[in-house]
Amino acid sequence: MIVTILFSLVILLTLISVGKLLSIGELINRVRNRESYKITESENNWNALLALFMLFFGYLIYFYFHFEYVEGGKLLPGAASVHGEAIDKLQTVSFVIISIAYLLVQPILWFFAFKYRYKEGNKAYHYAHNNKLEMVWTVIPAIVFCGLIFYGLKIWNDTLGKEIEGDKLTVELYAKQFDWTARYAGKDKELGDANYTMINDLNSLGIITSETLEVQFENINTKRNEVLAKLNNFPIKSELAELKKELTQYNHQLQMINGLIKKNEEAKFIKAYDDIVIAPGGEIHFPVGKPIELKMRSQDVIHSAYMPHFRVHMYCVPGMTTTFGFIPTITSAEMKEKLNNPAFDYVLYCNNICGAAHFNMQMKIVIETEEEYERWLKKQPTFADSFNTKPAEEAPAATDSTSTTTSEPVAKL
Ligand SMILES: [Cu+2]
Repeated sequence: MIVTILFSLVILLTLISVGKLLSIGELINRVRNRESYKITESENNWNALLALFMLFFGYLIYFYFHFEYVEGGKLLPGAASVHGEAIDKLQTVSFVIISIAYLLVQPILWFFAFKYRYKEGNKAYHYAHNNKLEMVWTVIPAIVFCGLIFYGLKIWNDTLGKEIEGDKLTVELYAKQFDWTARYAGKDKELGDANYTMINDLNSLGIITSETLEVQFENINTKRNEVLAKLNNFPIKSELAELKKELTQYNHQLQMINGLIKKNEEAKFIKAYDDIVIAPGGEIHFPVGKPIELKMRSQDVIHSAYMPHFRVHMYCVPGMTTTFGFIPTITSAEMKEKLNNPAFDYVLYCNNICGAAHFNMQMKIVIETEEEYERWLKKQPTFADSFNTKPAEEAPAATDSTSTTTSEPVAKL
């Protein structure tokens, strides 16, 4: 904040001093009895030469960036998805059209400014209007721009506007400060339902099943009872407001969980049992050539899922699910060979500054053949596997106390 104020102050003072210097120049001219607005021939010549320099300077910058970035491969890395290749083609077409326009117009602009500079005795030719010329320089750019816009819209719709149909792989990317969790839809090809009220240490995605409902109900109920006990024990005034707030929160959560329990009685939440959760620090595996449907959620702030090689970039917004579909075209092994870099890995990044450890919020992606993928998938435990073992080991008290209320066995896949 202070830096901003100081910076603004420096700019303001600089502007004032430039203004003062100009008025000093004016005063000197007045003392010397010279008309300040009169521009001398040498000043004109200098300006004309500077116009030529601008042409040279513009070309220099153009070719520098062209060779350094476009030819030098410092833009995005090579595309490894179907729509990524289409996006790159669109970018190349735009670059070529813009380059042609720039390289043609600049010499005319600056050379004319140089050639037709003011000279003593030269008289300007008054050329009022030419309909044909006006038409040409309005209609041609309009057609080119419309073409570019429609081409771009087509690519946009092909990339984001279509539902992925047929045999697809649905994977959830769950963002939180500062890591990613992935969840595969499993055999039923559908992700199980989830809700933020269900989040606890054992269930970081808030997945809903009969067991998680039971555990979370117990968790929240225990916490609520603790708060109630403190409230009944004559708390000091400063603590009272905080305790009351906590009680309201727990009541609200219990109400939501009760609603889910009712829903579960009508139709059991069974879609999550076969889901496969890849914890932070793990690897995401995708089979090459298969349509992937990503569903993105966030637990805390806005994050952004970014996979530069696949040209995938989508915000992860708390409270809603965003989607992005793509088809990977190059396996990790092929890319390593192509780049001649055995250490190469595809990576999922967060591309929205989301806090102190944002820079480190990433997850490795492996693209492999269908058979390799299936082999990997078989080794991953399902949500039912992991949840059934963990609560028994880590929180035996909670499960024991509630076992009487739910004697009915829960559906398992
Ligand atoms: Cu982030």
